[in-house]
Amino acid sequence: MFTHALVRVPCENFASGLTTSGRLGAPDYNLMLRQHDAYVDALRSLGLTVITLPPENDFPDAHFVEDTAVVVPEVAVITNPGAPARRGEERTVAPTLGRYKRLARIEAPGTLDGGDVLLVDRRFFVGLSERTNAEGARQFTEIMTARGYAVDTVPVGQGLHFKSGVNHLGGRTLLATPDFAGLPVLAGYDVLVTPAGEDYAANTLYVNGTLLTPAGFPGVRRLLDGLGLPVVELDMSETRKMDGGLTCLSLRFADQPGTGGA
Ligand code: CIR
Repeated sequence: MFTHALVRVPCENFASGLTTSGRLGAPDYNLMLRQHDAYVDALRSLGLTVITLPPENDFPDAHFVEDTAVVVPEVAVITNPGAPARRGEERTVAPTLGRYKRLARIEAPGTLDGGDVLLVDRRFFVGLSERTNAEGARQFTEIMTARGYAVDTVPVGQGLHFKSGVNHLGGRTLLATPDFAGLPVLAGYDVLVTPAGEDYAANTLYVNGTLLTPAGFPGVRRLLDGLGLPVVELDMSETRKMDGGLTCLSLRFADQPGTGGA
C-alpha cells in the first residue's frame, strides 16, 4: 500500500515545457492548476499523504515528478533525466525523498526517466527510449538487482516513455496499447489492450486498489469496469498537451519504518 505521494505545483510557464502535441491547442494555466488540484484530491481520497513541492520556474516540466526518481521501500533512485532541459529537476526532489529513503543515483553518461520504469510486484520493466539509455538502465539494474528485484529492459519504439504504452492494473493485469501488448516480455500477464484512438488512456494508475484513469476514453473505461475495481476519471487535457500522462504527475511510495534516513 502506498502511504505517500510527492507532487509539484505546475509553474506559470508550464506551457514552455517539451511537447510534440501542438495539435491539441494552447495549454491553459488556470485549468492546469484546477486539474492538478483534482489529481491531488484523488490521491488524498485514497488515503495518501501528499507532499507538495513548490513550482520551479526554470524547469517548466518539473511537475512531471515521476521522471526524477524511482522509489521502492528499500531505496529512492534519483534519476539523470534524459532531456537536457530537464536535468536539474531532480535536485529539489532528492532532499525530500531523502527524508524517507536511502538514496541512490543514476550518473552520467547514464540517463533514465521514471516514466520508462514500470514495477509489477518485484519485477521492473525499463524502457530504452529517447530518454533512457542503455547505461542508465544498466546502473538501475545494478541498484535494483542488489535489492532482490528482477529487471527486464524493453525497447520503446513508439511514444515518449514505456509507461506511455504499458501500465499495471493490480494483480497479473496490465493495460497496454496495441504497439506494446504483444511484447514477448509481457507474456504470462493478462494484458488488456486499449481500443483504437484510446492509446493515451494506457497511462492508467493503480493506487491502493483504485484505478485512476484519464477522462474521455469510454472503451478503456469499459475494460477497467470489467475488473470490478473502483475507477476514478480525471481530466488530463492540459497535462496531455505537454505530452504528460496521469502517472507522471506524482511519485507514490510507502513510508515503512526503518527504510527512511541515511
Ligand atoms: C517531457 O517531454 O519530458 C514532458 N513534457 C512530459 C513528461 C511526461 N512524463 C511522463 O509521462 N512520465
